[in-house]
Amino acid sequence: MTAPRTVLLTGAAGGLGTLMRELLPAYGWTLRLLDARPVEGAPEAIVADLADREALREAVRGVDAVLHLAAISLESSFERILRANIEGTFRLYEAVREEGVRRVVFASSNHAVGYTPRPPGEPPLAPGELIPVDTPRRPDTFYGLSKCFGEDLAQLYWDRHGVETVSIRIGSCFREPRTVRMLSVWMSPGDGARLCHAALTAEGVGHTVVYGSSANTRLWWDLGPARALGYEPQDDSERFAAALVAEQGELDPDNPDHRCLGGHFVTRPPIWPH
Ligand code: NAI
Ligand code: 15L
Repeated sequence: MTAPRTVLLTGAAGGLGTLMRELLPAYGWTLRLLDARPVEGAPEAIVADLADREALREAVRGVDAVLHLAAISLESSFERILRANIEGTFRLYEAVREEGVRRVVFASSNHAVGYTPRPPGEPPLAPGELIPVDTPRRPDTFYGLSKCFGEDLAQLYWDRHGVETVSIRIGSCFREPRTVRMLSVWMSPGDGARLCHAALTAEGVGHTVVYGSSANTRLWWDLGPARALGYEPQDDSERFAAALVAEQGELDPDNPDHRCLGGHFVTRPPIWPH
């Protein structure tokens, strides 16, 4: 990919979209914004639903790449997930194909593999103990299932149409980790921007799936495929560990919420608010 510079950011009004709006311009990216709701402080943003084919075609026209964050980002009814995450992602890829955009970065999620048991060893885990990116999919929700669909759709559009994608199975990207589980899966906003930039610019990715987190002492999964894109994480959640463990205790193997990568999504998934 040669010097791409304009990226369409879908889901620009959301939590991660807001962080990427702050951080990606420093990497030289010009952002075109899209969301179903207005983007605070950005009156130029395109307000459109992923169901709107014409708006999507216009939105992707002329961009070098798409960073696709727009989605229902928690569990919801199958019908709502179907419309926003499954049909919506399909519509986006159709627009990308029709307009000749070469690269998508897809916000997948750890919940595509959420039922995978968390590795049992004491941190830091040895490389052979980390969960590999080709571990069998085990979605923990309809939400996680929609991320599996997105990854497979990306593979199809690479194999059939030559659209490149990096699917990032994001752990938890917030300003700070909020739970002891997040000490293992947290991706700092700065590392999120580093990984998105690497995913937008690496050469010859075809369709590549990576995990997205910082270089956490308590890491559960293999960051090798992300590093192969040129990603060099700078952060480690361990500086938050003492306070979180004092408040919540260490993870308990007898607690069903603590057994799997997906945490409480496997037992009590948080529900999209409307
Ligand atoms: P969010 O819920 O804060 O933002 C999602 C945005 O997408 C919202 O602004 C919403 O209006 C927009 N959206 C939803 N349906 C839409 C539609 N049909 N058309 C247009 N826009 C629509 O979610 P967040 O945290 O910013 O996550 C962004 C992406 O990253 C999501 O795809 C999520 O599944 C994924 N992800 C996020 C993680 C995190 O830690 N923040 C972890 C794993 C994955
Ligand atoms: C996700 O996929 C969600 O979108 C996000 O809100 C977090 O809950 C995150 O996973 C997580 O696993 O912590």
